[in-house]
Formats: sequence, C-alpha cells, structure tokens
Amino acid sequence: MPEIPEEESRLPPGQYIPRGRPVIHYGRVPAFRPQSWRFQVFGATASGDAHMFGWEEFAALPRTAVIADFHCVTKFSIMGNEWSGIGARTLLEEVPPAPGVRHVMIWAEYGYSANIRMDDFDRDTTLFATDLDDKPLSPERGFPVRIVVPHLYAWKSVKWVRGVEYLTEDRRGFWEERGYHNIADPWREQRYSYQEEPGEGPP
Ligand SMILES: Nc1nc2c(c(=O)[nH]1)N[C@H]1C(S)=C(S)[C@@H](COP(=O)(O)O)O[C@H]1N2
Ligand SMILES: [Mo]
Repeated sequence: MPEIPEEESRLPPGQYIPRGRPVIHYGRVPAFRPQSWRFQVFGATASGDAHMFGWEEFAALPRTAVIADFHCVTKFSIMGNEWSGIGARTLLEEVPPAPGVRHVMIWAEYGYSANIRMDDFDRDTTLFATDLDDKPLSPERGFPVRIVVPHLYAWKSVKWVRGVEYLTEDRRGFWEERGYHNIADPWREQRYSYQEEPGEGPP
C-alpha cells in the first residue's frame, strides 16, 4: 500500500478541516432532464465544428477515478474525496482542440463559468465527475456531472457542467470577473485577482 500523508500535512496554507461537508453554490439547483441535456464542446476545436454530446453518449465515454482533497477559497478543505467520471484527457481525445488553444472555459447551467489554463485542464487528475465516494453525485453537488480540478481552489470545480469552450486567448469566468484569482493555486494562496502577477490573467 502506498503511504498517504497525514491530512494535516496535506492542507494548503490558511485552510482548515471543518466538521461536516458544506455545499456551496450561487443560485438554484437545476433539474436534470436526460432527453434535452446536452454537453457542448465548442470554440477553437481542431475540426472547426462544435461537438454535442447527448447524455447517453457522454455517459458511455471511458471512465477514470481520482482520490483528492478539495480546497474552497473560504478556507475549508474536504479531504480524501473519491471522484469518478470521465477524464479531461478523454474529452481532449474525443474532441481535439486546435493547436493554439491555451485555456478552456467551463460552462454550467444558468451561465456560471470558470476559466482554466490548458496546463491545468490537461492533467490526469482533472475529470468530469459523475460519482463521489461510489455514489452518483447528489443534485446539490452537481448531478449529473461536475468538473473536478483538485489542484485549484474549488470554485473552478464547476457543478452542473454543460459545455467546454476552447480558447486561444484567456477570458475570465464568473468569480474571476468578480475579484478572484485567475489561476487559483491553493498552495500559492492565489485567492484574489489583486495578487495576480503580470501574465497570470488576461489584460
Ligand atoms: N455551477 C456552479 N458550480 C460551482 C459553484 C457555483 O456557484 N455554481 N460554486 C463553486 C464553489 S465556490 C465551491 S466551494 C464548490 C463547492 O462544491 P460543493 O458544494 O460540492 O462543496 O463548487 C463550485 N462549483
Ligand atoms: Mo468556494
């Protein structure tokens, strides 16, 4: 068995382990309607065309699993989550981006969005999770699918994902437009946009 470090030593600076497991989002929990649900990959695709997945096609993609900690910028961390779903790299193979794509925008129900650098998206730990701890996501945790980017603050782990936009130039998502850091690395405490160094965000 590989040794997993103690939870306390896995905490990024300024984070704590709360009692319980908070649910956090802006707005209402959307209903899932499998017949009309679409997952759209669009923007700068290699083919020039957008690709639409229906639920059955999306859910049939090859699966992967990740055990990871989850760090909210409001300072709580939920340790040792087991997420399973479809790897970001699987999506990149299914719908290849054009060569100049350096960022993605993840789009959710009601227009919530988060931008992620391609270097953070294209990792084997970034996935579109359908399950948490061996159970389908609950509605308030993002059912039927959320992205999980465990090495970034949790606002980038968009719930109720409906699309991925390939970007050749960076653009800010929902919280990134409202004062949060464009990159959001918890180990560097990249919480707020005023901390951004030149080159870390769109001009
Ligand atoms: N669609 C959507 N996804 C979202 C949010 C949101 O408001 N809308 N909030 C984010 C924030 S700030 C956090 S901390 C996590 C919380 O995930 P949890 O509810 O599973 O704890 O979801 C993220 N994903
Ligand atoms: Mo958050």
